[in-house]
Amino acid sequence: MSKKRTSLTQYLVEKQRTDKALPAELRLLIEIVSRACKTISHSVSKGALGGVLGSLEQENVQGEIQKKLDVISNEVLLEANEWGGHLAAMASEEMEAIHRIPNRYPKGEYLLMYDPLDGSSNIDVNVSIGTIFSVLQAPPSASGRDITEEDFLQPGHTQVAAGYAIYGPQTMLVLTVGEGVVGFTLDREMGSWVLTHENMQIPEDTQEFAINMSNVRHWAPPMKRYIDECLAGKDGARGKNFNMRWIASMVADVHRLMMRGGIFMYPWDAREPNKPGKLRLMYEANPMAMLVEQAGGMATDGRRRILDIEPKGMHERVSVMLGSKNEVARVTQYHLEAD
Ligand code: AHM
Ligand code: MG
Repeated sequence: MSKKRTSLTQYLVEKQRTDKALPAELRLLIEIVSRACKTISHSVSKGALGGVLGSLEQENVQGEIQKKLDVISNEVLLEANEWGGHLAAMASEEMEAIHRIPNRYPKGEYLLMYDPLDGSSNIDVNVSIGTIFSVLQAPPSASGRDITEEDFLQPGHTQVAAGYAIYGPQTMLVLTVGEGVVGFTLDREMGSWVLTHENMQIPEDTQEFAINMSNVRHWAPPMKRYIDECLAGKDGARGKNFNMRWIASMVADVHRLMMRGGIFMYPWDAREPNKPGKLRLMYEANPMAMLVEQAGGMATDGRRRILDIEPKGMHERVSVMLGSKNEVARVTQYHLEAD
């Protein structure tokens, strides 16, 4: 007897019928983003055979050399979402300015932000990468006029949906619409997203941390203190051994902790003292923080809840500590004590 399978469409339609009634436009938006992720997954999996590997001769707004797949993925998401009628504007890691929906298409009330292909350094070496996205509502004051960058600058707790697609041994879509976190696996033969992970939960405790240890000499004292204690193992202050993992794709490192717990950190470091961190608030930290909180975890910048940060710019950077609640609370406490 075959087991009943729930598709992404079914899951979303059922959410439309609940008390909180997921709006139809938001459902459409999520379906279009997830369809674009299927296209990106297809390009990623072709690798050298598709002629998509390697770099371009250009930099993005962050001064990073763009990979061919960064640009392809950005265009796939732009084109897929322009015509649907559910969006007012989009913004991306790969575009300096926001992208308003052109006048030839109907416009909707949502704002979409994304990192089209996160983990760029892993593209050419066949290691997991992903797409991260965040959805906001345009403020009521924007009705009847052109959307501006300021309309996007809302704290993360106003997100109405967030998710990521991971292009790994399996392609998965991990999603929240504000009522827990669910995971879908791409059935490549059928071309459909199948619900495989209901109600994803991050354990409160963990013995696994993820951080780029090569930067240890540049960290602030509270960060060093936390990691030194982890490294001291069961004979040290923590009384237990810790394992370390670092893939250098935020999507893959966060996915691991969504599956089995852990703490992920990309802290401030002294090489660029004026930058709060490396990762971007609007399309990396905020969506991941929403997913982590919805799965029972915690997400801070070392001091504040990430979702409460009032953004000042689309490409603003932030220090990030997220995952299993008790570890994130501890490293946050160390920062607050040092202030
Ligand atoms: P990207 O968006 O340009 O790919 O950069 C973000 C990535 C994250 O996915 C990852 O956590 C981090 O950069 C890795 O940085 P590092 O190479 O310093 O370890
Ligand atoms: Mg990124």
